[in-house]
Amino acid sequence: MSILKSRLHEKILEHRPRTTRLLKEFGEKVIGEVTVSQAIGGMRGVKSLVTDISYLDPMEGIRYRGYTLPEVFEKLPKPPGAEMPYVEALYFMLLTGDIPTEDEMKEVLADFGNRRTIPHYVWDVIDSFPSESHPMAILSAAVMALQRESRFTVCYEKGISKMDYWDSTYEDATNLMSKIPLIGAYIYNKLYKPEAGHRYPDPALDLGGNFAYMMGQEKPYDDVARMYFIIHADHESGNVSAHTAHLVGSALSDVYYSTAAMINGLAGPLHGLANQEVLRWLQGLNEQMGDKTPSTEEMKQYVWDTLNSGQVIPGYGHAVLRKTDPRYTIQRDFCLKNLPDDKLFSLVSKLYEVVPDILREHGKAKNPWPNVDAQSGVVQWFYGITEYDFYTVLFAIGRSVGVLSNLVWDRALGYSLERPKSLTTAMIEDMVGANDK
Ligand code: HAX
Repeated sequence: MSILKSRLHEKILEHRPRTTRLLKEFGEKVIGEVTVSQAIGGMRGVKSLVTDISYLDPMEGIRYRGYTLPEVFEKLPKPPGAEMPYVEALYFMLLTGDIPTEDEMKEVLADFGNRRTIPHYVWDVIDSFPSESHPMAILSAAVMALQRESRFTVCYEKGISKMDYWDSTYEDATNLMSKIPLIGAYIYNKLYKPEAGHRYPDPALDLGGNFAYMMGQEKPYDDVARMYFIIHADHESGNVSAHTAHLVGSALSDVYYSTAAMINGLAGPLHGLANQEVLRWLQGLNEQMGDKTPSTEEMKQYVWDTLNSGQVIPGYGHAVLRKTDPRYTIQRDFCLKNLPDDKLFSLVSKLYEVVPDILREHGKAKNPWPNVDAQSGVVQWFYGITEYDFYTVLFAIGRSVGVLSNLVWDRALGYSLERPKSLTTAMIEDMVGANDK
């Protein structure tokens, strides 16, 4: 058994009694309540999911296994000469809560490298899509095609103990995590760089380095990829993509079914697609201005025009966060260091100065501050990935790190089939006395 897998197994054995005790001794204790607004309004804030992999504080932002993002970037090991950590190190940390040592890292990297082979039928599925298809639809289908490789499904059919579900789920998760960046790069080349053809993975490179290589990108895009995948990895369990994966997995659908579901949820404009929408919206502003840089007044007008036409400002607002997203700040700091004079970055920085006040004046959004999506496209654009339809695929590769870690733990702790209760409108009216007046 690999170091990562045996460490994970130790952690699972340590953790299981805590879950069992909570259920047995404290199962009837109340930890929250549900209001009518929450039932109708997308279950905001209902405390009904459990994960130890990340926690989102509305003011502070995300912590992975207790570490803030700046701490994650500081503590995780990095490839020689790189500024950003190994994505594989994050996978190790999300699964075990431990920072991998150098020796552990070597083994994890070799293990990931050995799992990169992709069956030919997956390329055939991708190739059969028309070039106008959205890359997220292609990614979802490619992951679904890979389902045939599921070890969990084979083990389940043979009949295994619930206690062992985590093992084959871990194998599936690590296989998919190793393969999904290759699938993403293949989709990119097929749609936007057909003349370049398919690049085979370089076994000497880590996940981020190999992704950059397969995308045909020079340094420092390897670090850009590592940063991007790490900041997008997890945002606790209730967001659409993480929750969808967990929900589908709760039926014991394997990680391929669950991850494809995650991808489908992420593809919505209120969620992951917002990073594509930010770029589309910024291009709209540029087109309106011609070559001219918009003044602050012109920018304010563009924001108001968007709001007055009943649309949202993409990249702003959040269901949980109530301050600037630290994932925005990390990318902003990266831009200040690496592309301070970039035109698009200046535009995004100026928007940061005007949008929060406008959203406050508009009076609807509970959080007027930018989220991760307001900055991520700018970085990609600067390094030559200007096909913004593709940005959510990058998000999905990053989100897989968190979603797959969670799926392994879901099976390790035997989390139940999800089945919340629904009520009719009439029942709620009765319960709250709406018919009494
Ligand atoms: N622009 C304009 N109006 C906004 C807004 C924005 N950026 N953010 C919220 N609002 C509006 C909502 O549409 C809602 O209006 P109605 O009452 O008319 O329905 C009102 O303010 C209250 O919404 P909220 O409680 O503040 O926010 P929600 O929890 O309902 O929604 C969203 C959170 C992220 C969906 C929302 O802020 C939004 O649509 N933002 C723009 C899209 C975006 O950036 N999405 C990415 C979010 C981060 C993420 O998941 N990334 O993947």
